Amino acid sequence: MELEKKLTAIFQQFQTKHTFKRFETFNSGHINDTFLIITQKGVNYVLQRINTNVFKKAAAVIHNKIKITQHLSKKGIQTIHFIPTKENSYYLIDNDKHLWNLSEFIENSQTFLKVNSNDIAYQAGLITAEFLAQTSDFENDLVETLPNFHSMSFRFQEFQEALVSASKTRKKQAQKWIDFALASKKEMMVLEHAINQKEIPLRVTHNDTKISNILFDTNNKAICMIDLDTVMKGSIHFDYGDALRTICNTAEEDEATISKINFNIDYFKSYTEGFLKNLASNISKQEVNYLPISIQIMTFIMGLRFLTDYLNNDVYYKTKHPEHNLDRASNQFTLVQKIRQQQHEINSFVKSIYMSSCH
Ligand code: GN1
Ligand code: MG
Repeated sequence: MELEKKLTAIFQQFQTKHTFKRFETFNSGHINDTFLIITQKGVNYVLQRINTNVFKKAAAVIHNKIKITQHLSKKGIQTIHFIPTKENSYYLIDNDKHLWNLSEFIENSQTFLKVNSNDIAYQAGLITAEFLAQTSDFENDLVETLPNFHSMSFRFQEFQEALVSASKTRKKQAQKWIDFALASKKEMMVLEHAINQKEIPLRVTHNDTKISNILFDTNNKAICMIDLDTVMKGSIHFDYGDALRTICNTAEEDEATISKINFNIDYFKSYTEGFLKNLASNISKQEVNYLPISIQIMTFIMGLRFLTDYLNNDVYYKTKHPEHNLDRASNQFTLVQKIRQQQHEINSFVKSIYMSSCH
């Protein structure tokens, strides 16, 4: 009841003509809190509380989202529509210093936690590539809201610090994956090296392209990317690899039964076809060369971040039980191992699709 009162009060401060009826909670986010606001007349909204412990520059997060969605809207591309407050700001600050923003709920839409058909994977490929293609002409003045977000060296540095301060018990529990992470470092650095060497460019990227951040209509056609909190500059590999990390995992991200985790190569193929269909004319050969390895790298970086948070006693991600972050880390690292087993097939498929899309 307390929460309902709070949400009603916050909702009323935004510019809508509608009256709060009830709310539902979206549970898939690991950081922010997101609610569906159902109004009396059946027009619904998405109310989101940005966690300012993670997003220290929360106002800039919202400004980034407004700029990108306005850019897309101007071009006639479907995207999220944010609603200003009665004081004409796109966010509201509550007593706990958290920021709230409101957007229209896109009716007749759905999200998936897991992919169950090639077609959905293909649609996901089309829409992530469309986002990259349609923002490639955006004059990039986005604020770096989470500096070094997908920087492997930064994530290794955080990991090394966590190793120093971690409890003996947690270190022992995680030893197998600590060793795995350390042994993988060299190979996992190649994308960052290529970026530093300017072999591949930085552009506007979404940076959190997991499947649950893609909105589909009721015919399973992708509508648009949602959760634009991490829109910043990055390389296309962040978005390509991160999407496949969730699309091809035969289990959910926190599945603890290792035998359930496999890499679905068919979904990889469908996704890649969609992705290159919408982006092939917009990327360089060098960028294409790094697509295959980025699937491992983005899966690995998530494993490393979950492992680091486990060693830090769960200060970053929401957890449901004490081993939750370790389960997530072992899940992601297991998936890296599965991807490695199929790396050759991945490499040749990307190459062949790129070649055929150039003709
Ligand atoms: C976090 O909060 P959410 O679920 O949108 C994280 C992403 C990870 C994801 C793993 C700001 O996203 O980087 O990929 O969890 N976001 C942040 O599911 O750290
Ligand atoms: Mg997110």
